[in-house]
Amino acid sequence: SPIAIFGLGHMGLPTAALLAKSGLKVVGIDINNKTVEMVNSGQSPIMEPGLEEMVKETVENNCLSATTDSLSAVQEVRTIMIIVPTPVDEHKESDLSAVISASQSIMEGLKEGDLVIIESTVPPGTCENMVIPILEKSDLKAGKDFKVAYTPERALPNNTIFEMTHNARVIGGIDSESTRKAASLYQRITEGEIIMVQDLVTAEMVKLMENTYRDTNIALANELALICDTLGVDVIEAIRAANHHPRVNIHTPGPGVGGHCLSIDPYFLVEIARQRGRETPLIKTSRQVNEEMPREVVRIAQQALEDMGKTIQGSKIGVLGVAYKGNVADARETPAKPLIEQLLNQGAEVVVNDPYVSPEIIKPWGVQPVDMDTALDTDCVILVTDHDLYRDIKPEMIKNGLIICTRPILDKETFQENGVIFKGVGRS
Ligand code: SAJ
Repeated sequence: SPIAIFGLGHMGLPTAALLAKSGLKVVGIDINNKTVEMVNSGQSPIMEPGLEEMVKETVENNCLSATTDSLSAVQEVRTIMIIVPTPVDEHKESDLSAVISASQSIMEGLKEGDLVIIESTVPPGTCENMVIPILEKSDLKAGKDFKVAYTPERALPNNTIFEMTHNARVIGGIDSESTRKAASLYQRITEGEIIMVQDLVTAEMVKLMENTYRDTNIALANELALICDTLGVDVIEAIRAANHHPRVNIHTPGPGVGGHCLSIDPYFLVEIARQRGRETPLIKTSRQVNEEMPREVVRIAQQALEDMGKTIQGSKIGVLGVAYKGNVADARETPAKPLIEQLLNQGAEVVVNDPYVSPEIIKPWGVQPVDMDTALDTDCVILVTDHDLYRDIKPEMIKNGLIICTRPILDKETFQENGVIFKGVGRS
């Protein structure tokens, strides 16, 4: 039977396209007219390998369509999915307005026997305490009259299609029938194992545990890097050696943690724990450590420039990469932004190269997007993003002989042997 999906973003659109490709009729609902128009003309508003082809094919086959009219879409289907964004506000509190508004729209068209699946990342307890009460305003009872399941999306941006069709999927429902029904739907699109958990809140918690695990471990790697800096130990060499231990997997230090997930999801745990009278010192400190990293990179640049008799003030600095990670066009929560702000505050002239991120995103930061050669012809080059094409940078391309390489993608020795001063986070 047909499916309605609220949210045609980074996760919603690939899910819609995959379900449509599996032979189901899928209607995507989005508040953004431009997104709806693009999808209906077979285009993808999101840069994601393989996605545009799939959207084009499924739209042409009449399996996928998009609309802003949620009520008629909901009335025509038996399964409704919520895959809308859940950011945090300036107080690092979850902003669930998109989930609330999708739930209200679903409530208006909800029928007996419908299955509602929530995929948006939410503070644990949200399905039970917020989504279901809204849906029950329809006078239908969750579990008895309609089914509810939660399944977190865990696909990695830039590899979304592959991971959506291969990763294990965790599903928890309000009852076992809800869980089973949702599971059989996802079986259509994934070869990965389907793990059914006890209930909604367990499934909600799993997602936050995963991303908090990553964020906390990256914070540990970053803190270890800062200690290595004071000791003259190369942290990358030390981590490679340590990771030969069969039970150790130290993550990679860098300029900080960006993206829409790892830098946000831990705050959902902090928030829900606080409401229940629990402090979360480890999780909070990890966030702080990662958020401090751009400042540490500025400090490293400052030191290196001083060693050459210069200062940040008055120097020209070339930033390589503003995307939050390699080979993506996404600059949400990127550590490059605070880094650039601090360099500008200290009086540097900053130019920026990123082959993926659009100039419209970069210009409001008060810096000029330039080509790579221009960025390399500066007093100090700071490599922020591990785009693959930066791996081809050679020592002679660093015109003024100084690079701060915050990602382990260039060989330190090669640069040093050729007279370039090569610094990094934990690589003094
Ligand atoms: N980073 C480091 N050091 C590392 C690993 C990453 O500094 O060792 C940085 C990256 O450069 C980047 C940030 O952390 O700035 C996050 O990058 P990522 O590739 O680890 O994660 P995301 O945000 O692209 O996707 C994550 C994934 N979650 C996990 O790996 C646990 C993905 O599976 C989730 O679906 C996604 O978040 C999400 O939607 O929650």
